[in-house]
Amino acid sequence: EAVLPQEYTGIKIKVTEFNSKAVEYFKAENFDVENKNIFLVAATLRPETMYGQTCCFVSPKINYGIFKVSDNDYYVCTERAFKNMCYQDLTPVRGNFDSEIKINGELLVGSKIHAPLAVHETLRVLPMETILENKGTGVVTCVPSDSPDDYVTTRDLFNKPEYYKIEKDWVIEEPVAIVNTVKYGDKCAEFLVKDMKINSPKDTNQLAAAKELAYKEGFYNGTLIVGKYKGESVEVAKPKVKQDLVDSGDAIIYNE
Ligand code: A2H
Repeated sequence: EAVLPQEYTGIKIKVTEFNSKAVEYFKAENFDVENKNIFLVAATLRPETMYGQTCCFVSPKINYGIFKVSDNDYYVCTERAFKNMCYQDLTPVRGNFDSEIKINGELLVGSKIHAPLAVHETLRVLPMETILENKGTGVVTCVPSDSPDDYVTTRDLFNKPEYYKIEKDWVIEEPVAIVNTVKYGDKCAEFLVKDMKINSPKDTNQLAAAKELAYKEGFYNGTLIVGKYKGESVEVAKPKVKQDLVDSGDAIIYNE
């Protein structure tokens, strides 16, 4: 295992409308969400793919905190992540990681969000059971064109909405093509999942293999086909998109 820290880009995904369950919960707890900017902070290694976001995943098994970061801005993430952030000058008070309120991932599902750079204007929060509590922020933005995990999870949500207690029309089924790759075309996660006949989000070993192939091919042989850096290689465009997101206030750089 490497001892070097892992750097993530934390994408600030704004909640534009909480679902009714969350609203009731906030009311009962006297937490006023009016006039507050509340952001789900999703940890990603692929900032250049953010054009292709189709939803934001949270885990129904995780209790998240809502943490104040400035007069009007709040982050939703695991306490563990916010604790790390508070020692990286990403929060108002070093060493303070007290949340305003806790909220279970299940209560966030269905809320409407706005994700930076996303081609789709409005997305939904959806459940992902395979999110690990002890990695990143516990929030994962969904890019089904380039992430095999995201593709398989999206397909399962679309096929079994009752099982997941969601509305079918919350799911954007079709990936948005963002990166063209030489070997796997321009929706490389979809290609690999179908080619390797991966059936379930729980097919951990196969998904790990697909992830490795998609990541390598995307990084070394991928070209962006949308956005400001259209036509540039992923390797070249990735740090530029990341920096643009940080400069516009839409992302933070977070290490663990
Ligand atoms: B990546 P690593 Cl397009 N649990 O972002 C499970 N998965 C998590 C997570 C958690 N707590 N936190 C982050 N992740 C996901 C984009 C993406 C990602 C693409 C392609 C591949 C890819 C869109 N989702 O990751 O274990 C996040 O998904 C492939 C590895 O630290 C994050 O980047 O290497 C990645 O896993 C971090 O994984």
